[in-house]
Amino acid sequence: MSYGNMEEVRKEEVEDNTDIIMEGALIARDRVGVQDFVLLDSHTSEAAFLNNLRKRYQENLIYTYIGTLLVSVNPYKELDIYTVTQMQLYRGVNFFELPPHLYAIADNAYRVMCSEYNNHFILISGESGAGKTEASKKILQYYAVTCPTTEQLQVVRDRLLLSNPVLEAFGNAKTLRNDNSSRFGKYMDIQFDFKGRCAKVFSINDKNDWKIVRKAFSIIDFTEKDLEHLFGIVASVLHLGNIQFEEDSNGHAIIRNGTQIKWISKLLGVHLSILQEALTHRKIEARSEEVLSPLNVDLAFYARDAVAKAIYGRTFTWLVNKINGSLANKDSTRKTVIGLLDIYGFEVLDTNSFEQFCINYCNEKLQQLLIEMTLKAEQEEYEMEGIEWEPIPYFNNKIICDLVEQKHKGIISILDEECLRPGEATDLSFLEKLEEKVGDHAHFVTRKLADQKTRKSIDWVDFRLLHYAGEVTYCAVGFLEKNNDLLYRNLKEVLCNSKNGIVRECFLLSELDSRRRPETVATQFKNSLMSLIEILMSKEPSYVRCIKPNENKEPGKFDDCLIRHQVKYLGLMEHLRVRRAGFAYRRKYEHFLQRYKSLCPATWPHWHGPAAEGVERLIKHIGYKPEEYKLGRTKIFIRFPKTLFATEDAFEIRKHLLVSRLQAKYKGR
Ligand code: AD9
Ligand code: MG
Repeated sequence: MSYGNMEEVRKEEVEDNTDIIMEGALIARDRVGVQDFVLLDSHTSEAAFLNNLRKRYQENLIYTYIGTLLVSVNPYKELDIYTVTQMQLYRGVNFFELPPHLYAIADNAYRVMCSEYNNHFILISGESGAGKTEASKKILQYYAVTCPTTEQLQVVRDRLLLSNPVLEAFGNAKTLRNDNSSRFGKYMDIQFDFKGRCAKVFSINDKNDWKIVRKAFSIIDFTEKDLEHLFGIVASVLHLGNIQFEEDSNGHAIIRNGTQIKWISKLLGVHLSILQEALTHRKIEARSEEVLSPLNVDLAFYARDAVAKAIYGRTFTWLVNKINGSLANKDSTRKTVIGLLDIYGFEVLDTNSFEQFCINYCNEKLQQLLIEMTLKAEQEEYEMEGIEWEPIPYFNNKIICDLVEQKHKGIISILDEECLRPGEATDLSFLEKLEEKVGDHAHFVTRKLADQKTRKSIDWVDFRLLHYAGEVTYCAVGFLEKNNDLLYRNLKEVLCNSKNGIVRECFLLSELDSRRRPETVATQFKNSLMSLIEILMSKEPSYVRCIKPNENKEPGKFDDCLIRHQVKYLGLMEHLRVRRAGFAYRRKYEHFLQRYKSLCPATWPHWHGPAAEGVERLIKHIGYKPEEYKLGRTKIFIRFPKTLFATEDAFEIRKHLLVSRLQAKYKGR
């Protein structure tokens, strides 16, 4: 593009340092690789991709773009790039003018939302320990510091930031792969309004210690009573873990030491003898009669663990709901939101169980979403818009999602079916069913491990899935129990009558009446994933892909093999191919014209003809070259980001000019 008209405006009216920034960027590129993979010469080679990533990582440049997708490599050390000065630098600046940064992604999402009234979401993915949670916190901090805010919004954001330590204290755990691993998916909507007052600087203490959690609770609308009940629950769960059983002369379980159980009954506000009975007996309905049947020691331990898990799990849900309630922007008139999704990463441990199965299924779904929303949508859109397109082949992981979630045929359905046969079904029979029903599926492998030396080991059974990210072997032991996680009815009864307000809210009496079987854990998980995906489908996506550089949490160490694997399963090469083939930017004619009409006398202040014609007049006037754009049926497609940036710059300059002329006019009066 000739930039002719834009340059004129710039020289005449405004002092601007964009050129200096651009020049600086060029010099830097030679030394530290390209900041956008789209600009690589041998763009489709994996080796070139890794080279560029390594070069930058060694210069502490942890962020690189693929178009508008941000690739981030965990530095495992504090970098000086998250200061308030840095935040201010990225505010309102065009995407490619500064080094790649999370702040640019955050700022872009905010500006797209403001100028086009679209909802937006930022999806942060990557394997465990890759830096997803850190990234989402940094984005929140950016909004807290830079966005214009009203007092009420400030409160909401304040709470959002404070909810982090609270949720982390309850939802995170130390795992082999990450000291502070997210055991829950966190999806937050940040609501904005546009009245725009100036931003208040905000300091965030990131330490995840108890004092902060305590303080945070008090700010997120928690009463002293809530806290007392909440801590009572935590303490009772810890005490439950210490309860031991022994056999009486009839082989029935009895509680070994009376102290723990007394504490629990006090903390949960339930009757001691009823609790004791509930932990060692099971109520069975026999011909409209209820009979108490004593448990053996194994079953008593099972009941103990089930009740501890149920109390903790439901309390966590309660906590999330409570926080969501306190975050809801009650009188928001504008509905535009930016959603921020940080979700557990793809996980492959030495032994993978039900939890890993759920986590990896979730990642499989999110990959599917990315494929649906970018690759496929991209191709379909070009076709729909009548724009020439060379189809590129890509692997669609829908086939794996189906293997897991299909009704009647999928792994979750098979698992649920087995859970319906208590007493008969075992993890082994589940595995046999799997083999029978999905054994010949292209992404399923089964393997039995029978150690001949010990009789016990016949139970050790594995099955293997070929995920989009690679092979994962799951140990089927415990699948049935974890999926069922059923609480004996009399334990539920005890909790429904608890004097602890939170426990009572979590265990409603109505549950006891219901004749329906409660949903299994896997089905609940599947359903909540489905509704999450539905929410995300209605918004415009931005993506952050996090990479873990080595297994030892070591700064500066770039493990080629590990990173190559992640580049593959994050689908980065595929994404790059699509980006190179395609157009960096596209907008509906109406939106494009609405934004830039002031740049052309024919379209300013009003254009009365069809929007497409207006856009044609406009881009002719500002000098777009034919290779820089294509006109589709309803949208304009711009190939290079720089074309758009020049247009944006000109627009900003024109806006200032118009405003200052207007001001001068009024002053003169
Ligand atoms: V998991 O799926 O929840 O197990 P995450 O969320 O991907 O995982 P997390 O954000 O918790 O990983 O990052 C792991 C650790 O890497 C952090 O505790 C930090 O010590 C370190 N980290 C991550 N990102 C950064 C960063 N931008 N700067 C400095 C970082 N350190
Ligand atoms: Mg995390």
